[in-house]
Amino acid sequence: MATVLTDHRKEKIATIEALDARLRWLSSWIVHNANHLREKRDGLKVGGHQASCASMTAIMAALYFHALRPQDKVSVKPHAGPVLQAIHYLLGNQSLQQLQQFRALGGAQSYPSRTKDKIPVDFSTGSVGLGVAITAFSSLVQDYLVAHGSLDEADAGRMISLMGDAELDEGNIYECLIEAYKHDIRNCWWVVDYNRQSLDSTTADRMFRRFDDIFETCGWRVVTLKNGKLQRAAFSRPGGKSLEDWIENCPNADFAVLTYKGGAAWRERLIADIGGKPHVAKLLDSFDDDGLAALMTNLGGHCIESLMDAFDSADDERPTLFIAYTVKGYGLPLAGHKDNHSGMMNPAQIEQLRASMGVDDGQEWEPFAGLGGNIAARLKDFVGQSVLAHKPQEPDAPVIAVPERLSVPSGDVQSTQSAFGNVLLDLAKSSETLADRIVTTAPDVTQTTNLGGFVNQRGLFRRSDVADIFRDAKIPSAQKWAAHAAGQHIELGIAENNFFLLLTSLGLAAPHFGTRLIPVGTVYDPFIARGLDALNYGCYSDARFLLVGTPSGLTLGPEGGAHQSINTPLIGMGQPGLAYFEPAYADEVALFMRWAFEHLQKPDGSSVYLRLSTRQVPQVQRAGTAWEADALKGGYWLRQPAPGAEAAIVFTGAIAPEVLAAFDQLADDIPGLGVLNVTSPDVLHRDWSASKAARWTDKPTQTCHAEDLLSVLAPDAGLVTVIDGSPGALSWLGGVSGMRVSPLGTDRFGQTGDLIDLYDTYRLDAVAIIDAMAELFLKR
Ligand SMILES: Cc1ncc(C[n+]2csc(CCOP(=O)(O)OP(=O)(O)O)c2C)c(N)n1
Ligand SMILES: [Mg+2]
Repeated sequence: MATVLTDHRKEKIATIEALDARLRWLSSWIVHNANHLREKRDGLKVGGHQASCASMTAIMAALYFHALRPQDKVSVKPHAGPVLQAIHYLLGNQSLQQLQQFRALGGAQSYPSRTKDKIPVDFSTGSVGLGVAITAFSSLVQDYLVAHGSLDEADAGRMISLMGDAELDEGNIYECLIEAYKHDIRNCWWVVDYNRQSLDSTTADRMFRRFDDIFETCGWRVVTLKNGKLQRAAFSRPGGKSLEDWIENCPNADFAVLTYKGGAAWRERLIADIGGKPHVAKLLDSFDDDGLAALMTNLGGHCIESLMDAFDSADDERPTLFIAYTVKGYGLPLAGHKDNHSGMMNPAQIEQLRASMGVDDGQEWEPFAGLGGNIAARLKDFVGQSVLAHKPQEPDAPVIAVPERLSVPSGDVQSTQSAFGNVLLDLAKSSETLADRIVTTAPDVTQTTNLGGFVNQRGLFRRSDVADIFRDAKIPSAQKWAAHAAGQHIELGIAENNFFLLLTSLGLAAPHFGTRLIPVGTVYDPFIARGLDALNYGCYSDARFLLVGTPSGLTLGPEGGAHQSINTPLIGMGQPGLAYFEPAYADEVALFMRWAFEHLQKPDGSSVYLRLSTRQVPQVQRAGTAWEADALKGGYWLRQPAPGAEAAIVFTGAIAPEVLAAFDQLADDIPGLGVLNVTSPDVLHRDWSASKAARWTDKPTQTCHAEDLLSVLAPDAGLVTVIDGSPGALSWLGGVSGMRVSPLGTDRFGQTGDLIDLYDTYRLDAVAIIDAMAELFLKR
């Protein structure tokens, strides 16, 4: 549907075309400078993607300078990062120095980063596919906030992804499409830079029309921008239909080869294929070689007018996929070459491009170079009036008050998982603001991870009411599954990628929408690995959420090896932006949850991961609350060792009863034996390495908590460490003060069995702890 071209629109098109050219030049030059001009000290290739940028400059120019509304948020495909940098440079939001430091320490980042870049970045990108799907989940979060009265419907924006076509190969895209359909998402645009090239090669022709089908099936409108206005004009001339059919049927690889070879090659091939058809020869003759090359590559994704029309045509809230046909490396000598993904123009080629774009020597960084004074001034003025130029900074969402203490679930014998559910249930029944801001979610494991109590109280979230049919039919069930706009649990299908992306979107509600949410997500601990990249993505984006991995470890018993998580403690320790705790007792659960609710709201905080268990464990009697401060620092003495004690048992989590049983048996033989409960191998280890590093920085030096704890023991004491997970999570403690360690834990796959058999087989029982202790003493 073409809009009637008023003079004003024509002028706008011409202006945005000029901006497209500026972006193509600047993004090329940013990469060129980093690779060919900046001093190199390490012999490493700096890299950057000139062809991927050129493929998308028109799409980005039309979006940012025409279609974007102030409330919209955009996720930019990773390798078009320099185009986004260039846009902000034109706006005056980005410094020359930052561009010159592209991919250098502290400079503009290789791929858009919310936390590292100096320009505003709505969504980080890098791992392809995730930066696309996140926009669908953010539109769901936006709907949640509208439904809960935290955001005006009128302020709802579009969540837009500018994506590469190879991203369509990522499975997480389709997982997301299904979930998005279930939740009836809206206000979401995905614009595919459909250059039919990935990193390695051109993409399969067989996919033609398949994406339309898939997306339409999932309720999306699909707008295809195949041809630009030059092509459409040519198609309407005599012989044009034959040309159109030829382009329509041209295999991707052939199109890319001819694009790379240029006008003469196009002519030769077209004459060979369709030259005999009526009027075609004359049509082709009316273009010189350059003109013919320009015509053949005048695809929809490079035609500002077509892009503006397409964006204007989708002016409702229906999710929309734009398939914008493009040429990778458009307008560059790299265009169409199959190796152009990481390919780079050499100095001679960039020199040629500079000259052809009218940029004077020495004027390469000039934002509006090569345009002549009047046009440059007009362009600058136009850019200054654009939506992006006036976009407010991300809001500072007020902090949600957290109660002084969360009450500890009662019961002499409890599991950490049930304690977690009960703490949440208590909150759900309370009138705390915190409770109103909690949003829970789980990938089809709501009931089995003890979220059910909270959900029964607070309801499932749906934009429109969904009745609880089982309840209406009076079939008894512990779960109340009615859904409504005020519900606070977002039920997800089983795909863990979606789970982590939703947590990420919920965890960005504060900076994105100005309302802080407290996302709490539960997942079976071993299946964290299924969504690990999305978890990493969320942490990299500095999204804030509470992740609960439960149940965990061999302690699952009869569920067997496929469900018994082993290496998640190491994930918890190794993942930046995620503080990992593994409580043993219910009061620890309440303590860490309270801490988490505060920590994930702090500017220098992070997300939090609790590794929990379904094992019912006898609770301990506490003499006061003195243990809490140490527990929050990563560990406390559950049995205080005598000064100068020769040994200690160090443990984490659900094997506490075995540890205490071993303690009882050893205490007589080892005077002053201690039991150290490491509540967070992660926090303890970070603190240790930070304290070592602090000595060499300007940070204040202090001893670390692990050192403080162990200092009470004899310098040559022995430690038996034990965790239901990778033993490496605790064995490092020997290095803190040079103590000998005998590490227990699991480093093989588990299997079915009861706990007695499993703990015996995998050496996690009291006997194994005693043997390990003996081994330490025998060694001396
Ligand atoms: C998950 C993941 N796998 C691999 C890569 C490496 N990689 C970066 S870009 C790319 C191909 C991108 O092709 P496409 O999305 O079509 O982008 P364009 O053609 O526009 O460059 C690959 C494989 C990555 N960034 N993320
Ligand atoms: Mg591509």
